[in-house]
Amino acid sequence: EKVEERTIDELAKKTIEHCLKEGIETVWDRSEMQEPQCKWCSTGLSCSRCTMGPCRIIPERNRVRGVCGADADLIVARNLLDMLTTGAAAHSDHGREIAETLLLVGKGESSGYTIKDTEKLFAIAEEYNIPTDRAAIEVAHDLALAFLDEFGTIKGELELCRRAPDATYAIWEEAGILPRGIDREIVEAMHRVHMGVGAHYANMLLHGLRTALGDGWGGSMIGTEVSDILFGTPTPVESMMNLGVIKEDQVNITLHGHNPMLSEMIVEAAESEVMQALAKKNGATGINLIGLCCTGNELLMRRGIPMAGNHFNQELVIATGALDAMIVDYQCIFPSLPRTASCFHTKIISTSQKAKIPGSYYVEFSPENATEAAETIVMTAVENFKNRIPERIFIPGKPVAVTAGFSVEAITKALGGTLQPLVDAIASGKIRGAVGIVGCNNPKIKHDYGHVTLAKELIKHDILCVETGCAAVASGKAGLLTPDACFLAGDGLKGICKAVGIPPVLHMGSCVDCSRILVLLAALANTLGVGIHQLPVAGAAPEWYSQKAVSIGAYFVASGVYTVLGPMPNISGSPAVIDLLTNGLEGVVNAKFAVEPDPLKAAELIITHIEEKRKALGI
Ligand code: BF8
Repeated sequence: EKVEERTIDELAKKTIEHCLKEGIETVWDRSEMQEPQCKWCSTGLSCSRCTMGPCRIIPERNRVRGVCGADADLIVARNLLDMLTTGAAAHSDHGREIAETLLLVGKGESSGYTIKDTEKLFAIAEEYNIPTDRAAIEVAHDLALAFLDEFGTIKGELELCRRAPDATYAIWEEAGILPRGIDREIVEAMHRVHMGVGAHYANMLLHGLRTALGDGWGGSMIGTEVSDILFGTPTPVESMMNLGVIKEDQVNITLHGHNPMLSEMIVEAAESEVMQALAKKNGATGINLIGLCCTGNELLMRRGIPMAGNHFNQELVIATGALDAMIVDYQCIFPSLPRTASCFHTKIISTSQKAKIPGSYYVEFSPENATEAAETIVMTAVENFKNRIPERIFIPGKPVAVTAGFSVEAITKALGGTLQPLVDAIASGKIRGAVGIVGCNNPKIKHDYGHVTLAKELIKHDILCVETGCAAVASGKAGLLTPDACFLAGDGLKGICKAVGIPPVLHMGSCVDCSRILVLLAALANTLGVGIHQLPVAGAAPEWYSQKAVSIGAYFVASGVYTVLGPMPNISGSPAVIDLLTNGLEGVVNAKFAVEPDPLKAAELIITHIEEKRKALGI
């Protein structure tokens, strides 16, 4: 029954059982070993940021202030701002690397990268008033500089925020949370958490919104846009998902992490005749590339590459015994993966100088050496095929079909060239509203249960779901990402999905692609002539764990989107902070957070909210 408590992913269940039998440790085992978790840390009431401490707030023992004098509200707010800022930095640093790659392309100095979507390049260049009556490469050069300027701008305002509807933009100006530059807000946030700087919890957290906006409308948005320019804007594509995508007779290579600049080059290398021939020479029938987590989402969206799963599938895919290499860059990669892999022949290959992992093979990857590094990596994987131990291979079943690739451009095209049909369907009530379900897996929630239960409940109530990250993968494994899943939707949504030929749950990409959701919201709001906060929409992160998810939740709310979290953030030690986030923010940005671990109850909250917004709009 341990297995039933851990996941709803049927193939994961079988593999976890296999791991338990074989003594292969997984995230669930480690989570159990951590019980009971520290109650001060989980309420946000411990602080170890300076050496006068560490301190804990224990009111019943009259410890109401840290050594520096910070009270519970400040300690909780400081911890939360730190967490949010880490997440914003992670997304934005990824965005910067992609923008730097675009600059190298513009200078003609990159290794193997080209511009795949010239139309998008030119369209965005025009937003920045960059002349487009010249060669794409020159435009790319100037656009890359304009993007990089968004990180450390001295202009005093993030240009991409102009994409927001006027009413939303005005709210940010009024609240003083319009980001000035991506890095600037991150640095200022870290300044504010230093002892003796930020002293007012609300003042700290408002800066958190500003920092998060710099991520959503800045760093992440740049990550998405430049990836589209370099690798193509996604269009609907069919593929397969779950641990069953592993193929016994092929070299299996998993691409795990986040930045497509690595994985795209691996795909190029693996598809080459030389590597295919090498695979055959080594006894395999071919090379099977498999995605995991957000790198997997990027590859699925653009190339239809199958996915082994989401965050909590990362150890299980190794446990199949048929994985020849797992290639990682950064973020959401368990540092213990080489330990897991040491039970098998699998090689973990790390590639980023920001994320070296003890016990992994390291092949440094950069835009300047991309082609060569990708070839070395694929070759290492291919040559490892012969080291498999056939009797240890455990492939738990067959994969399920998915349709992905729903960029805003693809959605607009599917609707006949404008978003008007979607707006009309919402106005007529056939579709009641839309919800962005995003985020991770967390052992505090049964794996995939939060995502899948919430999505099913919402589509049943004629609410369209748009998803990214590990939420989208959960839906994929559960069969919700195909047009056939329409039968689970209410009559109104079912009718629209059937007419357009789309699934009721749309896969919009990786976590940085939550920026696509912002662009979609802005377009919907502009079509209706309202602010984002007036739309019948909501956000949800039913199984979130990461700092990045805190930043996403914060920029959703700051953009006017009511957002329901599954796991409780570590803030319960401060009723004032809870009240600000779940109530007070409404008066600042016209949106707020809610926390509800039960996805059915979360659906109720969301449905009520959507109906209220409809009423206010008079639809
Ligand atoms: O950026 S959803 S577990 S993989 S943090 Fe990580 Fe969470 Fe997955 Fe992608 Ni996002």
